[in-house]
Amino acid sequence: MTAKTKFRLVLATPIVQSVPAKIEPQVIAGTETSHCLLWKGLFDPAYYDLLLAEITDWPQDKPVVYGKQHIMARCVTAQGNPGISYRFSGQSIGAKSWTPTILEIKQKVEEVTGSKYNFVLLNKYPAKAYLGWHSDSEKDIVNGATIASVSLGVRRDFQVRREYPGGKVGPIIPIPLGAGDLLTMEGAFQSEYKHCVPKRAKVEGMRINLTFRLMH
Ligand SMILES: O=C(O)CCC(=O)C(=O)O
Repeated sequence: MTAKTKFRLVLATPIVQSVPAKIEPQVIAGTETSHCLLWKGLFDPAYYDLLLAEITDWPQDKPVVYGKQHIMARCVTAQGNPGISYRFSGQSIGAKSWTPTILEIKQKVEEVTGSKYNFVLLNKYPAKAYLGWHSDSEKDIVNGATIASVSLGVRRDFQVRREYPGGKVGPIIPIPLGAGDLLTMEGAFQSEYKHCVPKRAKVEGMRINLTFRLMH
């Protein structure tokens, strides 16, 4: 091997580490028919910079709430198989083509969760952005399919709470999500629980969240 070839090989070394062979998840919440599982630090935090370099167009979310358009600071884009779009909060977002880093993350998520996904919603949260209580139960999502959420960038609180028929709610379960964590919501979770990313006064920096879904 010449010195020149050796130099090329060094440059080709991947920046991100591959997923460890087996990490057991923590069970965060659930019932007989649903689960919320957490894999801490599954992905290399360096994916954050790779994604910011790869994805440059992040339109601001403009949900319609009680008939009025609210401009929140969350920025949202989507990737997926051709022709898929996602209607939520009075708007529709079409899937752009998969990019290489997202495909790499998707493959690992599918390996670890044992489920397939054809769409990912990408959320970018500047420090002041937040997301209110909701469930991902829109008609475009296959009912009961696993939703897998990867967090990168700064740690943000994530919360889930049980929703009972008649409006009664259970205690809030706080789940701080840090760079590289993978969280899944499985089975009947979207009809039994709600989740949110609460407003926080002291957040230092940006968070990216990738929410992999199976859509019709
Ligand atoms: O940012 C998160 O962790 C959750 C995102 C979410 O709930 C959504 O996009 O519906």
